[in-house]
Amino acid sequence: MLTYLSEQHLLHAPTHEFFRGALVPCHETPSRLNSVQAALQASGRHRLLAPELDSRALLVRVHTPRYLHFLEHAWDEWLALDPANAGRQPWPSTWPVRSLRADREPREFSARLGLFSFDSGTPLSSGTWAAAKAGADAAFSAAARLLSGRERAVFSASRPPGHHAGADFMGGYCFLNNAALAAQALLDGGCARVALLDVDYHHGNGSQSLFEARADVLYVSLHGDPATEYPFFLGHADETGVGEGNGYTLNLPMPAGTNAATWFAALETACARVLEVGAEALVVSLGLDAYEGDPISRFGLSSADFARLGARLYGLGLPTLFVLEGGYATAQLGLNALAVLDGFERT
Ligand code: SP5
Ligand code: ZN
Repeated sequence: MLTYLSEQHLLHAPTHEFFRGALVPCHETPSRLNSVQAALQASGRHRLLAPELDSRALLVRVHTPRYLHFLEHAWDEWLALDPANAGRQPWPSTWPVRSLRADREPREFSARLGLFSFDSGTPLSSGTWAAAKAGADAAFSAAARLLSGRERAVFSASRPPGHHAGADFMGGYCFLNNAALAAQALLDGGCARVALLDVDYHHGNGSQSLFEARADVLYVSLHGDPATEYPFFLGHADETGVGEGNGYTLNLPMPAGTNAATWFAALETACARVLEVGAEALVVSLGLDAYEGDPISRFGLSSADFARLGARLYGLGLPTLFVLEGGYATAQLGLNALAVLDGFERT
């Protein structure tokens, strides 16, 4: 499968995240995508290309100008506060939750970091913007290839991931919503309706928030029940869309510990809805953290199940754009991604 992958991802390499009040090594590391790159190259079955398109004009179709401006200049502002910050990670400490104002942008850097975040689990590093922008370029390039009609499927293999990022917020290791950008590019390129199927263990709250009031993108997600699983504050079954988008959000939360049989039954419900709404293209938020060996997630999919997932998605008969999201069992990540692509292409 044609795969877009930019080496620029290496520039996003924060070292620590918070866990139970302590700093622990980041789960979302450069070695994740190195694992995917190595597995695809070793297979000899997949062609890796650097992104060839600039997503700049597409970014403002999904994200707000003030958020994009903040993200692009955040590291320089952090350094301007103190040159010693080069060796430190910035963290938000104040968030404009209920009753506080999000319309006024404070001048203070950490306050703006809070304004544009929903968690303290999304560390920035010097190359975050460059890496995130390259990931958006990969998603945009993949969408253009799919629109050309010569490929049945394309893979945008990037990090940092994207599905927790909304119009004006980062969170959950995500900064720019690559899958949403791809869906928007497919619409702009002539598709009347796109389905965004999110199989990451975590609910894609950013993607849902971007599309819940629209009928041109169906958002369907299989994920850990937000009552106990991150991101906790969105992803319940009673969220079915808003206004014109009523009926175009479908959440299929499942309890931690869910096995493959139950997960694939939910996948059938998701697939039926994708066909029912007449989607002309499919974007897959391909998180691989539903894997049984994932260190921060609790579903029971095996590597063979990922091949089954790929085969099932092939059966939908739609032009398909895979976008890498989460998955933290780094040593297995490449083989699990490869299993999805090979499952798709060998059926
Ligand atoms: C894209 C994606 O999969 N984002 C997931 C973000 C999850 N953030 C919360 C992580 C909590 C990690 N708990 C640390 C366990 C340390 N042993
Ligand atoms: Zn995830």
